[in-house]
Amino acid sequence: MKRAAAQAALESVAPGMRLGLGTGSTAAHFVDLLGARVRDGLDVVGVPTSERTRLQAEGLGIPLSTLDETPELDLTVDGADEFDASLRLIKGGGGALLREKIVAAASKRMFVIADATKEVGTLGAFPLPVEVDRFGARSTRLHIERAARGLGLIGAISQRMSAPDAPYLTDGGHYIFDCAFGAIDAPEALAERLSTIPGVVDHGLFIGLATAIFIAGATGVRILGD
Ligand code: ABF
Repeated sequence: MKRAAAQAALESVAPGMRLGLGTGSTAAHFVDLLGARVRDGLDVVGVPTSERTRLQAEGLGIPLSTLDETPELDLTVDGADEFDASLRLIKGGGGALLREKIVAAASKRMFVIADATKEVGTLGAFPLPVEVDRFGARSTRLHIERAARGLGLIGAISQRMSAPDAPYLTDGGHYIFDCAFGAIDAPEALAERLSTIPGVVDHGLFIGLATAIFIAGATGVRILGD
């Protein structure tokens, strides 16, 4: 199903496009399929959202660039952990949310590719990842807790770990707190509050960024938006 969603999104890719390349197992299908088209002569350039995706794309011979060289992109294709009917997303389960958001924001359009299990009525069943600077992370965590409580959201906040005694570090060298708040009835309000906390580098709420969602289910691919 993930591959079917990736295939459907690939149909919108045209020669000369500057593409943001997402992270995660669904996005990896897109990169893989794109690699095959590049081998057949399609001329595009990609900006990867993670070191993982950069390595994959490099291995497939996809020409790569950076946002410093190519600051404006035509289309980003990426996965998500959750999405709702208003094209609001939770991302960051794969740990690449900051670069994913910067790349998506640099793109005219953002296509999300996902299987139908990621669709929810209300965001929040998937714990919200929040990327924080290492400096003062415990204080930042208290601020996150207070900001959420102000919106009636109470839930466990846990630091993502790579091993029992090794905190997970993002490509940018930051920590991630996974915030199990449960149903987030006002994602815009939470996004705004989290963004004002010093020490929060970014959060996994992607609002107003996705322009279409390709949802693969048992009966085919449905497109939300665009
Ligand atoms: C990235 O990978 C994310 O932002 C999300 O966290 C994750 C989804 O992974 P998968 O496609 O493997 O479910 O797109």
